[in-house]
Amino acid sequence: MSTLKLFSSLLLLQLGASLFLLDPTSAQGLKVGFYEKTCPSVEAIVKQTTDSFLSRAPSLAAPLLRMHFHDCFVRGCDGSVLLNSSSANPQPEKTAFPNQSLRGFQVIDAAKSAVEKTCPGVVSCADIIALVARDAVSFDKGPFWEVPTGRRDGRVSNSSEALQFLPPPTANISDLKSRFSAKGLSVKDLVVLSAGHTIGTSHCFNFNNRLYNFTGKGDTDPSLDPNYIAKLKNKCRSGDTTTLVEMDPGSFRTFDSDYYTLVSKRRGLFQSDAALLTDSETKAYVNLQASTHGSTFFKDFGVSMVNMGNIGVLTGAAGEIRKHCAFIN
Ligand code: HEM
Ligand SMILES: *[C@@H]1O[C@H](CO)[C@@H](O)[C@H](O)[C@H]1NC(C)=O
Ligand SMILES: *[C@@H]1O[C@H](CO)[C@@H](O)[C@H](O)[C@H]1NC(C)=O
Ligand SMILES: *[C@@H]1O[C@H](CO)[C@@H](O)[C@H](O)[C@H]1NC(C)=O
Ligand SMILES: *[C@@H]1O[C@H](CO)[C@@H](O)[C@H](O)[C@H]1NC(C)=O
Ligand SMILES: CC(=O)N[C@H]1CO[C@H](CO)[C@@H](O)[C@@H]1O
Repeated sequence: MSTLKLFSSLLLLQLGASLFLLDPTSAQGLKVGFYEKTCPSVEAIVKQTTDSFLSRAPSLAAPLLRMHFHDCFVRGCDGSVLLNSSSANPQPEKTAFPNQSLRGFQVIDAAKSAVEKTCPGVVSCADIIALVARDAVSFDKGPFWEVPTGRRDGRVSNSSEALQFLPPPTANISDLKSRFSAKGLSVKDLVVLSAGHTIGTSHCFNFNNRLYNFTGKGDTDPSLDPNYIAKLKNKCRSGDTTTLVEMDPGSFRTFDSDYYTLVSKRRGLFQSDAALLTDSETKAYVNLQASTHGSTFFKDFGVSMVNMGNIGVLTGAAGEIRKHCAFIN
């Protein structure tokens, strides 16, 4: 082989390897039952802890699902969302504005300490978030899916990255598609995972602009059902910063396919929900699930949650297994 040929095939090889490393969708070594030998009871312990908290405080199911999303979209699913401020790191992700309503950190901490009692130093906080999110959805009568595990915990958490990577509720469809695609997620993952909004609540300030001052002329959002605007105005005064409204009114603690019925009737709460009607692929999915009572939604949701759970994970010798989820070792 000539030197030139050798050089160019080495170059190709290297290019191939770095493309592989950059590919955010590659399985990256997670597998179902990663702790089979090292901590066989981990999933049972996590489920028992989650169930015991949720039976006393059912409203925590939704923020625990949301926590996994916020973890994965910032630096990958590495538990970085759990880190508390410290003198070395005064502004972790937790302190960023979109995180202000994340709740349920005590559930993660309790699950971690229960797991540590049985198998110390083995199970990552990043895996615990993924398992708790799955168990929270199941608790609300949603689907069950197998969670690949083997994530390790990151040592960096930065609030400005949370602001950069988490989509705002005002996002349009092209913004949403590019944010999901930057994380290796498809348009289908976007429309499937958006239905996480079938459970939980939102502060009025996330959609008040749609009710009171959409373009700065004291107007409303024309893409929102006027009858729904009237209902929402009864709950949210202009400038309201504290009131919570159910995102799927009537069944906000049941994980069902109502989200798609709402969005198809122009009753999605956020502009980002309404945006799903402005793209042919997402609109077709919304209308299909709305008209078939979510024929494939549960199965699709499990698949997309696994995809989301693969984002930028640390495996092998990368990162660490934290002793306490709120602090790096
Ligand atoms: C597609 C882009 C998304 C945007 C713009 C978005 C935005 C928001 C906003 C603004 C809230 C209200 C927070 C509050 O006021 O307390 C919220 C709540 C929520 N989000 Fe999303 N979200 C998105 C995707 C997701 C995904 C992918 C999931 C999970 C699969 C999810 C799950 C939830 C849940 C469960 C809640 C309710 C939290 C609670 O009850 O405290 N969201 N989201
Ligand atoms: C971490 O910070 C939260 C407030 O953000 C606080 O409630 C919690 O007690 C802290 N955790 C620990 C273990 O200090
Ligand atoms: C956080 O990220 C921002 C933007 O990437 C960077 O300027 C800043 O130095 C980072 N902060 C820390 C504490 O690493
Ligand atoms: C969508 O939002 C992005 C980011 O805010 C903006 O740059 C773009 O112009 C918007 N696109 C449309 C079609 O409104
Ligand atoms: C609506 O927004 C415009 C432009 O930001 C502002 O000048 C005006 O005061 C707002 N009106 C109300 C009723 O908040
Ligand atoms: C849990 C937590 O640290 N929440 C913070 C999120 O961000 C808001 C606003 O930046 C803070 O006030 C919260 O304390």
